[in-house]
Amino acid sequence: MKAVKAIQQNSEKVVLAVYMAAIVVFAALLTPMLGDAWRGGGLTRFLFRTRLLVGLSLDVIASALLGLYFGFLLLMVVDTKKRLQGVLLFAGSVIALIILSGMGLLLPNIDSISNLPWIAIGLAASAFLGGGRTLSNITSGGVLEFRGASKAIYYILTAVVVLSFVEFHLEYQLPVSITAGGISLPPNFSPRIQIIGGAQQIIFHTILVTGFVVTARRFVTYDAEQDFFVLGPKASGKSLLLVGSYLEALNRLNNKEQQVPLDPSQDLMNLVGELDRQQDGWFVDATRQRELEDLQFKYVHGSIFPRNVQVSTLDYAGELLEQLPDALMSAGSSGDLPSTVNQASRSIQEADTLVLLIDSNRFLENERLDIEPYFDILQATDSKEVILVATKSDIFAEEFREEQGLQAQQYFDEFKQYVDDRLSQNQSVQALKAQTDQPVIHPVYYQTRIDENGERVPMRNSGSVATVGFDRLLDMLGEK
Ligand SMILES: Nc1nc2c(ncn2[C@@H]2O[C@H](COP(=O)(O)OP(=O)(O)OP(=O)(O)O)[C@@H](O)[C@H]2O)c(=O)[nH]1
Ligand SMILES: [Mg+2]
Repeated sequence: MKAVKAIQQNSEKVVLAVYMAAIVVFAALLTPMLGDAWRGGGLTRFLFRTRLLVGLSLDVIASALLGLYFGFLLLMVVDTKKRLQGVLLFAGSVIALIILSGMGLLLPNIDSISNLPWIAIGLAASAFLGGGRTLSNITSGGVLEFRGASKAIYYILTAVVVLSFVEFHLEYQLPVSITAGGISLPPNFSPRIQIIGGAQQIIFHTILVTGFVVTARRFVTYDAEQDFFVLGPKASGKSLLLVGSYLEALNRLNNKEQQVPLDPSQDLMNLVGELDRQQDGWFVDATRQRELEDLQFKYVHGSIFPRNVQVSTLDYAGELLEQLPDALMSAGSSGDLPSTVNQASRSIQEADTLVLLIDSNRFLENERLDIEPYFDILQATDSKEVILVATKSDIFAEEFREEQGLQAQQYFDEFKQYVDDRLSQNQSVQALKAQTDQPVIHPVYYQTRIDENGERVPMRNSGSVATVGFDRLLDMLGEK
């Protein structure tokens, strides 16, 4: 027990030690594969050989690429949040370079003096591509952040390692070849593909490659700032979804599962404050049409590789939803639309993840779901993560208990599937699911009871409300 406690107290240091060891192991074991892959490479070498057509030598390209790569790493080191990861990757890269040199690859073939200009070009390109541009417009309170550089490093490393894996284990001939003389077709081409290496080696390499890619990913997303945007029609439960998520994070803080303060924004505190003031009923009023609430808080996701996730989103009146597609299509501010709509539309553009709400209550009451604007919004914004959430699922939970005799809370996965099956009966929901790659809609709800007036109100336990599904929602948000 003592040992466990010691590890817990020093978890950051332990994680760091594990990371360091992992980097050394990956560099030592993957680099030889990389070197061999390059020697026997087919398609990759072919692509590099296109340089012959414009008369560039290999060391020029290698110098520029090295410049680019180390430039990105340098930006990571400058970035306060990624500094440690940048240093570790730097160390790993140096180990890899040494091993490659031992194999007679890369550095030994580069005359560093004559290629200095090319290295400089690579460095300059990395500064430009990696967001070094932002250096010039840092405001006083701004922090140095080079998300682009970390991302680039991740993509480069993943591409190199996965390609090497493929090249290492496959032997094939290409139907074309390139020499300084131009492109030619080899006369004795045979379209045969052969797998190289035994099952054991392939499995070993697969584990290594997967482990490396996962680690690299953790490295570049150690600290996450997530801009969400919750979309939902009027009274679909947007405001209460955000309050519920915050309460869940608060819960984690109280249970000592996290130490980082939540730093909620004032608008969020105003909403949550109502919870204490009104001891009955729904404590949140319909969001006013002329207002936008800036809701933010932080929470920690993950325990072994904790990341600070900053959740931020705008809360708006559901009436605006129908106008959002127009605002998004008209790019920039459109004079005809209220400023709240334009601002919300900008916020959607900036968001990483869109959370689309489906009102379970409307579904059960056979009312229109009013989710049609989602389709246009998805079309007007590309490459955003999407999370589908079914709000107010407490009535489903009651049905689920009656039909299957199970508590939704305890059998959450089964319940989730149940809600998904039910909602998928709706054509629009089905179409929406087809547009996103989330297999099952995520249900959330406040536990409710029927009060004396026959109204459904949240259950209170010494003042506080009980929610279901929000813990998993926070995890989903953190994993995006
Ligand atoms: N049964 C049940 N009702 C809920 C739940 N969440 C929200 N509601 C109901 O939905 C109403 C609207 O919730 P809000 O969070 O204000 O919805 P909104 O999307 O922010 O609404 P606007 O700001 O008007 O667009 C609440 O007043 C409740 O009556 C839930 O989990 N269960
Ligand atoms: Mg609201």
